[in-house]
Amino acid sequence: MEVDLEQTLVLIKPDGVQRGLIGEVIHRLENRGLRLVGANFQQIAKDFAELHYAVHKGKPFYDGLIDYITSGPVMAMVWEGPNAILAVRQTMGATKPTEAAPGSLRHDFALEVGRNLTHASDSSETARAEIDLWFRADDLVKWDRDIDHWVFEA
Ligand code: DAT
Ligand code: MG
Repeated sequence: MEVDLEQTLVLIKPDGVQRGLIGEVIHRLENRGLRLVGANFQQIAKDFAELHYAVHKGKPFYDGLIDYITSGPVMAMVWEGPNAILAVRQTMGATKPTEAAPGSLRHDFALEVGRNLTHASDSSETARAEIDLWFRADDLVKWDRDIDHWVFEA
């Protein structure tokens, strides 16, 4: 099947893990029609967190952000589908939960920007770089789902 599929990195941050929301996040991404191609449950070290959030270095919230993302295990995943980058960010909702659309995860499960449950890549460039940072190429699974042609048009 030839479809222009995007891949995007999704993290369920330590608050999502601690609150037992791994299943909820995965459920919503599966319901959306996206296809899981990689997953790794891990606790990251500070130097790795600094690589992931390098773009935010120097911002007032940076130190708190590094403390937050390293405060417990995270569920790192790669999801795939047409327009996956945009679709996943829409499912997550705006960065500030009080600005997130009703029905989005951050609206439905969060209140504070510093406890906003998930990370999702924001462009094709950052998606590629983040997937390469978090996953080895051969840990991503190429597979065809039986329902793909009912979800992906092409
Ligand atoms: P997103 O996670 O929606 O891509 P971002 O890349 O702008 O948002 O910021 C990364 C994370 O940093 C975000 O999930 C939470 C934190 N953050 C962003 N802006 C913040 C702010 N103004 N105050 C506190 N934390 C903030
Ligand atoms: Mg971001």
